[in-house]
Amino acid sequence: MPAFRFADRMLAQLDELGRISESPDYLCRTFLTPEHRAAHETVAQWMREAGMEVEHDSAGNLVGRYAGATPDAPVLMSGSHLDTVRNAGKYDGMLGVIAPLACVADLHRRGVRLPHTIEVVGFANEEGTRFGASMAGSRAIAGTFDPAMLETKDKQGVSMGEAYRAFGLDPAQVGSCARRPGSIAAFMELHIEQGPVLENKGLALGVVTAISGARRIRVEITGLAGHAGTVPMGQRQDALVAAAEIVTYVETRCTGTETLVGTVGMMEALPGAMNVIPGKAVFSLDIRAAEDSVRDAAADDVFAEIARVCARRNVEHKLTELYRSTATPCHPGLMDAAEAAIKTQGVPTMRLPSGAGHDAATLAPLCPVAMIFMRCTRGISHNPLEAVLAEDVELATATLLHFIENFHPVN
Ligand code: HGY
Ligand code: MN
Ligand code: MN
Repeated sequence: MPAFRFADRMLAQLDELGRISESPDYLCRTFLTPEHRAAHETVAQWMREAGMEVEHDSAGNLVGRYAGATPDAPVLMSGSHLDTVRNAGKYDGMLGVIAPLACVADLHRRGVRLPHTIEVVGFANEEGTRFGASMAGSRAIAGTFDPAMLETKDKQGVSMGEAYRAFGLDPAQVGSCARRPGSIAAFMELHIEQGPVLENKGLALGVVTAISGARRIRVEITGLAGHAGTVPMGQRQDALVAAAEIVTYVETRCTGTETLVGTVGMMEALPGAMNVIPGKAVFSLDIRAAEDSVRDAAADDVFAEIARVCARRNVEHKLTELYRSTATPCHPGLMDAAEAAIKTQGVPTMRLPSGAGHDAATLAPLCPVAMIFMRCTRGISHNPLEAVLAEDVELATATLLHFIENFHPVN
């Protein structure tokens, strides 16, 4: 006899998805790869078993549809992403697809049709791991897909457009899955918090108030490669040392201001030989805040510092903005409904902002959005140590089912 109504099967499904990876050593499932297809096919089968019609859309998203009681029923969409970062945990994104799927399976088992249609979406490329540019799938559904993204390239020099073609999709048609404004009544995303707040407060679930806006920039510093043994220290144009000065400035500038954070997650020194002074350094900048003005002021200061360091070190720099999202408030009416759903489970809750970006923010131009956060162990995420409690998964799914069954469109 399973211990839980939902969590046993959900955790087994999450384990199964966690094994679909580009590497046998860690979880990494990126956009438009065989693993993307395998994961979507696996979830598509679970959707069919739950009585859903399944579609793989023009952008590479997976869409499951559980029709409402009437043909003109409004659509409540729920979901999250099925792609991962490199060396990922197995709950970031996936939980937000498996949970609404479990809710629909329960409705299907009981033969229940609601006054609204439910769509469960497994979004593609929320993380942007392969091409740097992220949110391609949810942008396409929201009608904000930027074809310039098709020019971004992966480490092998393959463009997103070429990857779409190799995947069997027409890059010129990516945006054709855009939904008409008004066609989706609301979007609800369940997601692990990916931070320590809920756990520190002893809470299993929280209601998200707003989702931080992020800017992602690729920085290229070009100096002069040289012999490590012969070029005197005062005559070098060392691209990596310039980059190192900038990295520590990012930390200094982004420390001490409430929700402002700055991260350099990727760094490459070229040509990458022990006895060669790096002629080139390429690194990523990720700057976020709950207010766009705070984020943009920090970004401007970092760009100014990059120019100063490069001038002093006689090296060149090139900045390429890969992604920008705006800080997104969640819908007050949906927040209240989410809070009411949590309280029906007899547990306390709180409201909190999201420092992480989510598909929900991308969908905000299309429809009212809301998120429920679920506690994760020590707040760890983007790390194989990501972990959840089965009791919390059960509670979160029962809450989501209550939200879904009692959903009313909001203005
Ligand atoms: O980067 C983020 O905030 C999210 O994990 N894509
Ligand atoms: Mn993530
Ligand atoms: Mn995520």
